[in-house]
Amino acid sequence: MTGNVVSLGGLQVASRDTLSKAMESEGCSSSACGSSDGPADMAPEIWAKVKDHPCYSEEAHHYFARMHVAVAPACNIQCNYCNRKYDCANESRPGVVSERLSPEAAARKVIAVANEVPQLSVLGIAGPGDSAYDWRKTKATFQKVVQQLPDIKLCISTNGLAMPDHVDELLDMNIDHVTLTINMIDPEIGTQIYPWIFYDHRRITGLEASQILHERQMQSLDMLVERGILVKVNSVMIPGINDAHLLEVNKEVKKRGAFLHNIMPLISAPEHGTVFGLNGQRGPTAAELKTLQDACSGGANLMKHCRQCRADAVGLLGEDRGQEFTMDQVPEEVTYDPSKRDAYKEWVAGEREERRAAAEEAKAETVATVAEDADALLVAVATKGGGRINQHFGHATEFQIFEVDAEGVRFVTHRRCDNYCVGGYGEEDKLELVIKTLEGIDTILCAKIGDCPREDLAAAGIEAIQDYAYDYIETAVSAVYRARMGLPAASAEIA
Ligand code: CLF
Ligand code: SF4
Repeated sequence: MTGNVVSLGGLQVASRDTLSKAMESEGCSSSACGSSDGPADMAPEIWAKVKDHPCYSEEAHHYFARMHVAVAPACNIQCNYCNRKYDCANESRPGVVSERLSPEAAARKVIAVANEVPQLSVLGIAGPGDSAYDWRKTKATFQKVVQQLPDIKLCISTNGLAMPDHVDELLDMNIDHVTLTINMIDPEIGTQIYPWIFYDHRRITGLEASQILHERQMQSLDMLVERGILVKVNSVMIPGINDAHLLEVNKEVKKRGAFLHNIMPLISAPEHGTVFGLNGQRGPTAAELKTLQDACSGGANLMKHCRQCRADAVGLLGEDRGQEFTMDQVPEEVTYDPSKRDAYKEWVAGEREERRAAAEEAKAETVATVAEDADALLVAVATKGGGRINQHFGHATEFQIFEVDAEGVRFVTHRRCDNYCVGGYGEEDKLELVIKTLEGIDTILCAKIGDCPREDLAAAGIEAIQDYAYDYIETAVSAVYRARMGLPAASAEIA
């Protein structure tokens, strides 16, 4: 890298003046992943809603953080993949919620996080129960937070059963992002997922329960869309139960106006104590998930960067800083100081423009020089955020995976792993697991890597490159691709 490196919001980034002033663009182009769309792909009022939301915009997830507060423990349905002792499986990986919070405590925590995490842009309520059923606490929390933090986006996740009762309140409260978990549109299939619901003051089981849940979910979706609230539909992919059916779900939610569809793999293990965990129901493999996502192309736009986060997650997607903000570390009195978030937002506004421009330039060069039928490559990137290659190989607990071909670079997914380097030393057994995680990957781009892991990776057919440290991801991936194709990697000079 040729430019200076500065630290902003905890990120090591290149100073913007290292980039060519000549690069100007109207925005990034559309791609197969709907959440990858940019300002050129949607109406300005929609872009204004999603541009800083890390779940609704793949680009935003490089820059902005969400936090969840676990204020809503009650739920009105039972999903066979959920055990209430654990986070809501709609929106989280299994793991106990560290603390359930009162609305007052949650509001204090949000302010404390906002003072320390400049990337924070969204407050979500996503369990451990249902935010719309436990509505009194959800509403009280949001009301307390916006008194001090009026610019934070409010976001909820719900199973939809109670949602129709509160849709108009959402508008009054400026909540313009709702996630509905919809696992079926055929109630017969629902009977294998939901043993009961609690509705209209009674517990209902069997087909009747699924029928009511389905109707209320569709009603929720229609009411939210009618009011201009952006709806993301989450679906849990359960092999043998709803996997093939999710294609129909995808078409239906697109028809009804959902903004995004997020198909998540079932996470199921006996120790979670769920029905599926105990009866041996497996989750899908990564290949099965990708096959389904590919089959959905042309339907509702897909989100592919979900991290199935905890109901008390804090930070950029892919990192969890929750343990830094447990209530024993939050002061009794806390006053919001906007200075860090304001400075960060200003920096991001310029940075993302320049990254888009650099990515467009790299893409144009690739399109102009690489043969149309050239093979695609998968490239893994170690990043701490900011859209840059800025993490050491040994520190990465996940790799972002990009596909590159003659049409350009696309984010496809992330792959998790344990970090190879602990306390300054690499662990061989962990490296083996990392290599397994990276099956099918051609190249790893990271900020730094030692000789030993580099050699082991090479033996497994994966080239590790640190020459693009702190560069933009897209320009570096493009440069690597052109080099693979025997072409000069000109844009490697950009950043
Ligand atoms: Fe939270 Fe969900 Fe809002 Fe995001 S998460 S309530 S929309 S702020 Fe995001 Fe986490 Fe995936 Fe959810 S990565 S689990 S999609
Ligand atoms: Fe669990 Fe969420 Fe399903 Fe309720 S909606 S049972 S909290 S996964």
